[in-house]
Amino acid sequence: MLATVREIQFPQHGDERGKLIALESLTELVPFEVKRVYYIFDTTPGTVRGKHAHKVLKQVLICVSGACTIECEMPDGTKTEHRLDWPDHGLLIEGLVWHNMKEFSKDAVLLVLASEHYDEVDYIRDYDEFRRMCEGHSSDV
Ligand code: T46
Repeated sequence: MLATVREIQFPQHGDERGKLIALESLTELVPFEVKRVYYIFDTTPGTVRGKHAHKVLKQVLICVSGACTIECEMPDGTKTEHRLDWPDHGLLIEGLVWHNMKEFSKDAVLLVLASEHYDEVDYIRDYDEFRRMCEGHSSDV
């Protein structure tokens, strides 16, 4: 499977009352069927979460309040950092991508749209195993 990390700018429906963003499954903005939504908030200062990759899961991450940084490592070893600090900005992660979430602001709420129900079997939590699985995979950053 191709590993992809892509920042996505969401179009805003704004008027004098404020702003609204609408996301739908199976579109350019969310290129999979959303089966699960979860969010991370009230994060302990200085904490780093994640430290894993997924075998099958596709996700779009959106910091709907505050800010946080997503650190990604692709199968070819390329590393990227993505600061999510506004609700109109998302990060698509699919395929074998080792990812960490860090530098959460106090008010950060990281919303995640996921393509599958929760399944611990889909997680690769051992970094050496991740590197072994990466052999033969390609990256698209
Ligand atoms: C990911 C990053 C971005 C559930 O019971 N259901 C769920 O849907 C999820 C996501 C988690 N959990 C339980 C499993 C653990 O006991 O919540 C606890 C914390 O999960 P975890 O340590 O995996 O959380 P993060 O922040 O390290 O990672 C999460 C997602 O798990 C992961 O898929 O890509 O956010």
